[in-house]
Amino acid sequence: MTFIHKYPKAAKVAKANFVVAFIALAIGGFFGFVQALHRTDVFRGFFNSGEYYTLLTGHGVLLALIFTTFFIAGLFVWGVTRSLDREPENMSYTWSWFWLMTIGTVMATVAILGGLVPDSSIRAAVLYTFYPPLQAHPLFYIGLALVLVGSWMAGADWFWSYRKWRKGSPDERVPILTFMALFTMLMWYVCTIGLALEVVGLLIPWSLGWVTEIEPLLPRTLFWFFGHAVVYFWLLPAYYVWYAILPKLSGGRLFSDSMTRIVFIIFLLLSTPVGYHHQYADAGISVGFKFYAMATTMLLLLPSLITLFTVVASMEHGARQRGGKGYLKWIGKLPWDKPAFVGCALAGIMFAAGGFSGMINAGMNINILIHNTIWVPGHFHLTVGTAVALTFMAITYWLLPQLTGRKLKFKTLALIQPYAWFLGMTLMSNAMHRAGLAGVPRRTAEPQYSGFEFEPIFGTMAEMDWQIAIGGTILTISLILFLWVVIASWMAGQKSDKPVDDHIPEPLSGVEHTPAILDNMKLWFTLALILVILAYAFPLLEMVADGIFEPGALPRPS
Ligand code: HEM
Ligand SMILES: [Cu+2]
Repeated sequence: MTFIHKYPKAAKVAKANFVVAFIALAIGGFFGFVQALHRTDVFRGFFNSGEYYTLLTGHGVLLALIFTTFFIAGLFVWGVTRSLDREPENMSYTWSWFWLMTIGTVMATVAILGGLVPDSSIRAAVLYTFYPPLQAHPLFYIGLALVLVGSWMAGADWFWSYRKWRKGSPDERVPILTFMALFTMLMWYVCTIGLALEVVGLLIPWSLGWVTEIEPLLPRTLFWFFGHAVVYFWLLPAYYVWYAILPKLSGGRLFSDSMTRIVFIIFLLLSTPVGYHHQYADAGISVGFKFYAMATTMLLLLPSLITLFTVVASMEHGARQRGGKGYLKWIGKLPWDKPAFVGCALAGIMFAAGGFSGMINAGMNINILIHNTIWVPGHFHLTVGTAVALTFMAITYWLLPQLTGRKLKFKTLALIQPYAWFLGMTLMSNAMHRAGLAGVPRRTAEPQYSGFEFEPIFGTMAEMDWQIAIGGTILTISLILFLWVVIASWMAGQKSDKPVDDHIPEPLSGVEHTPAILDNMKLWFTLALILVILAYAFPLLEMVADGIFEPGALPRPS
């Protein structure tokens, strides 16, 4: 029996979430292709430069915010249902959060695409960071607010299942698949406080004209209160896959249950207080708080290094089970012919590279070198654009058969897909990093200033542009392969009672070695709130001391 036969209701919800996620991926990915060709001046026939911000907003919002959120919701529905062995408690409630998020998504997307209609008053060319002074139509902010409320309700749904389960199993440890989902959601609740305050308290009233002027620093700060933690909201579900499923796909077992829990706890504690590292260049926030953010950011390398160790150790165990030998020769024994494994493993390798460029971003002084250059998109296409997106695509090859009861079709295309993504991203991201070092700005259709020559340390601008364009094209082909395999398998895959081996073995060091305090959600949640208050209370109070809607009082460097 596979998931769909055991939990038909949950399977339906998970699939519905995946449908929205993949539509967003398709549209957003196409915009990425257009941008890559447009800003490198390779081909400009799709749109004109005036529409670039509309496209870029669509790309960022649909991929970074919508694709991720819906995929995560589907993944957690699968994981929580399966590990607690119960369908969602109340299907009307479950469907209501799904539809709320979907309606919100449609509203925001309509607002963005309105920008492509000549003379339309509905526009939202505000980028996926959407803070002032750029202003969107209210539809955009209200839509995003609905997505946010829906995501909170989704989290509450999983906590609800957990509480019911707890009543029946008072002495059992929280199953790891539920633990990781709930801790990710706890972090989401902490960090979205800032976003909710910004959108509901400032942006919606401002876009409706109820408030005419707004001091940008406050909404920016509230945005970045959320804006770093959101990257962990994307990343932790990828970790979810790497910890829970990748060891199995490698033929082995998770190395350590307690390490896994500790990593999720550290992310809950540290994800939000680091937000100022996106505001190193903002006047009005004192340098002490920026320094605090830098220190906590560097501390966050720790759980990622633990992840590297645990995940690689689990894979090595798997490879040795398959007869792997030697210090490194075992790597050859990993299943490099299985699409789900290959996608996750390549995503992990790219994430390591992203970690290195992330350290540069995080350094308060060295950040100035790359601030707002194309280096930054170079960095996060390795993290969210590959570590997260490629993991999600890859694990779809394993989840979809469980959710549909159908076998995967076109396995060769599915296998080419992650390799193609890896190749395309290596070209595009590497050239973006290098171009950024030469000073090429991000977020512009016209990166070339007239009368100014960028001076790369090595290579030429033309060669980098070509790498970005060719890399972007290979990525787009990879995306089409993915969508093709998914649609074909979903529609016409061969039906089977057990279309894929979905057994997940116990960890090598199991939950019996895990201290009970790690499962104490109240404790960790309270500590996380205290750390946030320490980081944010004082600067935010200072910002609102002269009245929330009073411009001119800030910035006030101290
Ligand atoms: C087909 C694959 C993709 C291509 C060709 C592509 C291309 C690009 C390019 C060229 C930019 C820089 C535009 C500029 O700063 O002027 C960009 C920005 C961005 N991309 Fe992608 N991308 C792809 C996939 C993804 C994925 C999978 C994600 C996330 C899940 C993503 C998230 C973003 C974000 C958040 C931005 C920044 C938008 C902004 O600055 O407001 N991209 N992309
Ligand atoms: Cu950050």
